[in-house]
Amino acid sequence: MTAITLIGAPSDAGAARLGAAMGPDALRVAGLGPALARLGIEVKDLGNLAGPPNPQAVPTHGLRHLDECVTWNRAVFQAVSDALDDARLPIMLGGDHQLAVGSIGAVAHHCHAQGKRLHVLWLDAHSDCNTPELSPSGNLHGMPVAALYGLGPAPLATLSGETPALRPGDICQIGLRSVDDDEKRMIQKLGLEVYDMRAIDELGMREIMQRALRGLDDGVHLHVSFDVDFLDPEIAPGTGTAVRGGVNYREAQLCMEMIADTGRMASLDIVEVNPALDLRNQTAELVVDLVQSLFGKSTLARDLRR
Ligand code: 6HN
Ligand code: MN
Ligand code: MN
Ligand code: MN
Repeated sequence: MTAITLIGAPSDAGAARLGAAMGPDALRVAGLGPALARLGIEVKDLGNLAGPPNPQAVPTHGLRHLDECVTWNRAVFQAVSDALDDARLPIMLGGDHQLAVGSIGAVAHHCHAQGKRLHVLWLDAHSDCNTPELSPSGNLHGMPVAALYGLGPAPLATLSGETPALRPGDICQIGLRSVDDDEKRMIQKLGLEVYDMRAIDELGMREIMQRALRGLDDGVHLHVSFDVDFLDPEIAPGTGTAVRGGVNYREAQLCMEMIADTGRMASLDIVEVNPALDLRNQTAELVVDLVQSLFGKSTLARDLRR
């Protein structure tokens, strides 16, 4: 049985709005650890990593808070690496999405050492592949995918020691509905596999997930990077860059269940929960519900399903 390590990374230094730093505690208040333990999983909660606050500076040279974000990502890299070295499944609780540079960097480093192939599912309204030259905001949470492909500020682009941490075909993005003009070209340049909301409308979540999950054998480490703005803001309002027209409750459940069925998920990010923008912690509670499905909770016993 899987053993899980929860790693709180209370940073909002990469975001436009304050509040995602309270995400790890909102997820704890919603009962994430006990909900996973009820599934028979051993859960260790490391508590929150320490790091610098959001200085609320204005962007210079196309970005802001680089030093703070590098410090946070180094701490996340170390904590995720330690969990993987102990053969535990790390769940990085953000915090904003720039922290995926550290978590996925650690996973890429681990896969390299273990001779595993990395496959990343990026569940998000956004593509997060801006660089400082392209970014309309200067916020680093819009840039982690580019950094993992070795683009953008060097301390982030080289953070994992594997440069680039990701190669073409390693990542599949699902749920996109807000992509900046220059980002569209970057998606093509990096050769990202993308299923936007239109694809979900036209093909249905089942077909999308079958495509996104094909070819996963036991040589693959599956990482899921779950930005909660993947979900429709009607059901998940507690996030800083909400975009209407997102994934609904049933689609999200099916997405999680189909990932669970592969049995390949070996690391997870849960990012961009912002309780300051939420109502009665419903976003964190919904995430706990979905994450139980991601770890195999199902209505019927496996042999009763058709
Ligand atoms: N996120 N594309 C916008 C930007 O500022 O670069 C939004 C990024 C949102 C990032 O939600 O993780
Ligand atoms: Mn994101
Ligand atoms: Mn997003
Ligand atoms: Mn792949």
